[in-house]
Parts: sequence; C-alpha cells; structure tokens
Amino acid sequence: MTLPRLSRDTLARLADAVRRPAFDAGGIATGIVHLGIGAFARAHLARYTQPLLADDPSWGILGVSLRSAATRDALAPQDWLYTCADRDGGGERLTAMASLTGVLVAPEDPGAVVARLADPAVRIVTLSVTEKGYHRVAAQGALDEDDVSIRHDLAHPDMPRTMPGLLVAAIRARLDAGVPPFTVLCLDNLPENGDSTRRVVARFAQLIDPTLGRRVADDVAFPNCMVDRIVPATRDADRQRIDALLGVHDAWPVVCEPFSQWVIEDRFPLGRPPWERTGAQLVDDVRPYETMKLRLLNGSHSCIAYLGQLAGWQTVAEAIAEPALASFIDALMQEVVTTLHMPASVDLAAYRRAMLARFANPALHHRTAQIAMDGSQKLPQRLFATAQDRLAQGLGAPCIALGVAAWLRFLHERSDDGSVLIVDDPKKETLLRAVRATRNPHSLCEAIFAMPDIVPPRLANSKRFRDEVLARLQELTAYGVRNTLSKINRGEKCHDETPNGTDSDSRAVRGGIADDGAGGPRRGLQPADRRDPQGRSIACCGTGERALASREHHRRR
Ligand code: CS2
Repeated sequence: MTLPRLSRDTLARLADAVRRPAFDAGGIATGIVHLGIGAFARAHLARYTQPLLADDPSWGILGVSLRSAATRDALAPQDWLYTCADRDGGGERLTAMASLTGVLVAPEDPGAVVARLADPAVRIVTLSVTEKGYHRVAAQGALDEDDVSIRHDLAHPDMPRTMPGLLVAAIRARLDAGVPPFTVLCLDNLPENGDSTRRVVARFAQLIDPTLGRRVADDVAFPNCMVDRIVPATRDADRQRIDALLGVHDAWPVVCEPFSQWVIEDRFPLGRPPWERTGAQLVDDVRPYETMKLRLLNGSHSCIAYLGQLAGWQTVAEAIAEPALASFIDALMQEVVTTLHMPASVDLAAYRRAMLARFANPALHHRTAQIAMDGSQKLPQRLFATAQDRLAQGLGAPCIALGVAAWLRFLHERSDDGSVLIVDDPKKETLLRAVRATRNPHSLCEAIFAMPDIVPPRLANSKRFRDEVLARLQELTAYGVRNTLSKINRGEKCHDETPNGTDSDSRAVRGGIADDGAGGPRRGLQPADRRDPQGRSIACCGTGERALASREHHRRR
C-alpha cells in the first residue's frame, strides 16, 4: 500500500504516539538561517527551537544546503516537515518537526541565499558545515588562503560558494543598508568554535576590504557554544521503520540518541529564542565544556572509528562491545581528564560513564566509517591538543598515540583482514601520497609529522610523542588491532594517574534537552542499560566502569 506523504495536510493523521508541533505549521517566519542543513541541525538546533515557536513564531529556521539539493528536494513536497526519532535500546520516540520555513540550495543561487541572510528579520545565523567547511589550516586555526574555494570566493565575492564567502557578502549587504549584523552561532566541533569562526570570517572579509574586516571582527557577535547529540546518517531501514510507525511516508527523517546537550555563551545582540527553556545551559565561559566534549567524546569517537575500521567493527556499538576496546577507551579517558579544568558542578566520572552507555546504544548504528571521515580536520582538536597538554604536564600520551597510529594505519586503505577502507578527507591526496611513498612506519610518521597544517609543530617536535606513535604504529602493523589492544590491556601501557580529583561519585550528567511536551526521565545514561547489538546485556564489557569503581575504592581507602 502506498502511504500518503508527510505534509501539513497529513499531520493530523499521524499515529497518536507521535509528538506534534503545538503551533500552526504554516504560521512561522524566518528568524534564524542555518547553513549546512544536515541531520545534526535538524535533530539538535530544531529540537531546542521547535517548542518555543508556539510562543514566538518569529524564530523559524530557514535551512541552506551548501552542496547537494537532496534535503530541499525531499522536504519541499512535505511542506518542510520531517520526523525526528530518538532511539535507544529501550525504544523509539517520534516527534513531527515543523520548525523549518524552507531550504535553499546555495550552489543553485548564491545571490538568493545572500538576500535572505541580509533580511533584517534574520537575527541569528547558525552553522553546521563540518570542520572542513571553515577552510582553516586545521592545526593552526587560520583561514586557508590557498584553498581553491576560498580563492574562488575572494575573486567572485558576489557569487560565493563557501560559508565565509556567504556570510561576508551578507554582512556587507546589511551594513550597506544600515541593518545591524546577525549573530553567528557555530554548531561545529571546533575548539572555541565562535572564536574560530570569527577568525576565518574576519580574515576573509579583511582580504576583500580591510574596513569590512575590522567591522566583522569588532561588530559581529560569534558566541562560543558546545553542542552534543549523536546523530548518525539515516539509513533506508530507518525510513521504512519510521514510515510504518507514522502511518505516512517521510522521505527525510532523522534518527538520534535521546541524550542532548547545548552549552551557549549568552551574547546575542539582536536577541535569541529562550533556549534555556528547552534545556540549553547559558554560561559565561563555554571553553571548559567544549574542551571536555571535544577531547573526551569526540577524541574517543575518532579512536573508536580508526581502530574499528581496522578491526572490522562497523558501528560504535559493535566496537565498544569488545571488552579490549572498552577498556582502552577507559584508559584513554583517564589520559584526557588530566588536561581538563571543569567547573565544580560538572561530574566527570558521571560524564564518562554516560558516554560509554551512549556509545553502547544498540539502536543507533553509528558507523565507524562516518566518524573516520576528515581525520586531518578533526584530530588537531580531538587528539593533538590533548597530547600537547599532556606533554606540557610532563606526562606521556600512550593512548592518544595509539589513536593517532590507528589513523596512520587507516590511511593505508586496508583493514587488518585486508578489506578495502575508504579514506575521505580534504587532505586525502597529500596524505595518501605520503603513505604510498613508503611502507615503513618510521618514515610515514616522519612524513605526516612534517605537515604543519595537520600536526602542530610543537607536538611534532616532541621526540617522546613521535616515539610513542611510532611504537604503536609498529605494533598495529605487526599484530593488528585486536592483539595490540590485548597487549596494551595486559598492562604494557597502563599508567595510573589520579585524574584531577574529579572522579567522585555518580551524580547524573548535566544537560539534556528539556522535555517538549511528553518527556519523562532520560534513558540511556546508566551502565546497566548497555546492550550489545543483539540486545544482550554487555555488563561483562564494562571494564571502563569496573576500572573506575576500583580506582575510586582504592582512593577512598
Ligand atoms: C562524531 C560527531 O562524526 C564525528 O566525528 O564524533 O559527529 C559526534 O557524534 C557528535 O559530535 C556528538 O555530539
């Protein structure tokens, strides 16, 4: 039977269990433009914003795709409606989303995007364009002025292709028309993400016109924020299941974990939706939260991705169900926490436990191949910065070194059993050239460590770190992931440092989206909830929790 398409007309026909918007889906106006309207923004920004539209319909979100027309083409026949499915081992919760006012495709008509951005009704521009969308020299944070797309936009500022090009064209149009600039809110996993965005956008503007560059640097607000929600790419199986649950056909749903966190610096000169009412934390200084998330969650994710790709573990849940990998991730987190300086209200031990449970979510199917993408853009803030801090503390970074070595091994495009692996990275050509020039781990390390745009020179110059990475790469090359992890877990790497006295007891992790109508207590944060992909308890794999508990016990004594 062909199901009718999800749309404003069919909203009323959705199954009773589906949460619906508490406002007229056709009655909202654009106050936010979002560049990079992928799954993440639709499962995070939109979820925090939707419940607020009933009180103030002027904060609707206009999405912009910087590359493909797929989202626009799928959502246009649905009046921009879609479903957001929160999933874990305990079940699935569907919300009908109606917070988008439309989707534009920038490459088709960049002028139309600039015109919408210049509209005085637009007060905030949010961004999730992924790390590479900032066109930074990854290890240094500066705009990559040699980047082909940036060069294009500098030469054709009225036909921009890039995020900095679009923003600067719009800011210029606003200033020329006497309209104050919008606030730019970065939702990507960059260090000090607002400041990082300001650096590249202001530099781009300066290259066009020094006065404009100063105005961008001085007059545009770029608050920092930390975002967190695991939102894997939607699969066909998700679409089929969601259609059956909805009773109508949604061509473009998003699937995410129930957990969500958003910590924002409160600097919005033209106002903002009251996101604190839907669970966001508004703080003066986001940096500790952002560093915690980038280094603990994203750092662990990248290590799981490369080790998982090499070992043949296709999803994060499959990987973390391996006791040896879970134990390694616990050790990695011990290494990371010595570099964090958290407010007293944050319980890092609870954060770590919750993270392991989130990784074990059997319903997400978060592919290691997806996280493995763009390593050259991710590792500087996820692993290299942490290693640098460890070295400055006089400590080694053996677990981080294994993560980096796994990335180098992954660049050989072959898993431990010889299957083909796909390297998808803006620096792919340079990286693969280095790999193909040698089969020798030592010269590969030397070659990659000599790339200052990827590895910060200060770290690259550390013999201690280079030796640690080389040793790990040699082990991975000789023994493969499983044997290397077993060796490491048998104690060859184990350092036993007390992490900043933060491993206290088990208050629940802070954050989480406020319930927008029918919430209830969050699930998915308890170790006891961990399940393997077949739904079996994986308490046996809770090496991380066990190690933590035993250290806490030891310290109390
Ligand atoms: C992941 C992130 O793909 C990746 O690199 O590490 O997308 C991660 O799932 C999110 O940052 C979670 O908030």
